[in-house]
Amino acid sequence: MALTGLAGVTSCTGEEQESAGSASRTHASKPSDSPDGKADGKADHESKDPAGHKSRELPWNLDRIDQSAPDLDHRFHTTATGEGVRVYLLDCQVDLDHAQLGGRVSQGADTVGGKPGGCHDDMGVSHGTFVAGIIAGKDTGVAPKSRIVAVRSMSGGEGERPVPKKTSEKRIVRGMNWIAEHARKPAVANLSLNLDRPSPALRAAVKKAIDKGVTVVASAGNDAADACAHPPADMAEVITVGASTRKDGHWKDNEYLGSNGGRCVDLYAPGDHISSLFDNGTTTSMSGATSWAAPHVSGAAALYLQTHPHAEPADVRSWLLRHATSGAVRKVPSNTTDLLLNVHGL
Ligand SMILES: [Ca+2]
Repeated sequence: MALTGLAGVTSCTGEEQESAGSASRTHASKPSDSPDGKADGKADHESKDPAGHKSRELPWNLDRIDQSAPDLDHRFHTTATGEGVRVYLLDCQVDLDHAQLGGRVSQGADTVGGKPGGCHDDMGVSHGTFVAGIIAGKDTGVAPKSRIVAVRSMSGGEGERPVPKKTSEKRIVRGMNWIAEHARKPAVANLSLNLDRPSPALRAAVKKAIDKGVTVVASAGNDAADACAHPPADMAEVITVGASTRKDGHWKDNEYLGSNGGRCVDLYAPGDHISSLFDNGTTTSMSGATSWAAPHVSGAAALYLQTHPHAEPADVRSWLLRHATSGAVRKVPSNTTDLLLNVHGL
């Protein structure tokens, strides 16, 4: 088992407040790229453009996915926000109290048990919280009003004992089965994880969730190899996501570390130098990972499902692939798509 960024997840359903209607939003940023995110010395990173919209430093990874042109326009415009849509994270522990998640995250199943925590890398980035932020963070998320249901099915990471592969697989399968049985639609499941061998049990659990109407998105894997060898990326019904770079290249660090490719990859999304949630603030992960790419697509699926709440997983998949930007990703491996995620006015 490999976490396709760092490590693992959790979830349950709490009380919810859902307001009717949706507001158009445009995140805009100044063209500056100050490393600390400050503009003009202001600590709040915000100003107003002539139209009165709030402006803030915008992560490149959001800026890129609302446009087909490669030159960033310092805007991330969507009308939908993901409100009313639940995204189930089969992952590590998620910070349920993070201010950027604004009480929109709840704990579902925990198939790991024991002490809380786990899945931090050597920089202290928590895999589950970082993935959650890409989907639903107020300033960092594709769908900032979606709800996260954390299904904790992985642990491990820096300084922790490795979990035996069979144990890891069992925990993930139990988590996926919980999602299949408990998901409230409209729903997306994000799996920023990959196994290194076939798993009939995981395949059956994922199939069950999709048959019940849950859109399932998975990372392609970080082996610089064939995604088809790393379930659940191999499943035709799953939306499998490769990682692209800031320059629209296929992310690859070396011979052994890079986005998986091949015919099982459905589309790319940003996966390198990604900004998301860290402890009580935000940070930029310097590490490339398909774990960071998949949640961009899960967020986009949440935007679509807000406005098409009865859409089936095949409809969501079809829309995303039809509206992705073709020819966008360079230097892809042989037999691999060059499609890049585009929310295309959702
Ligand atoms: Ca843009």
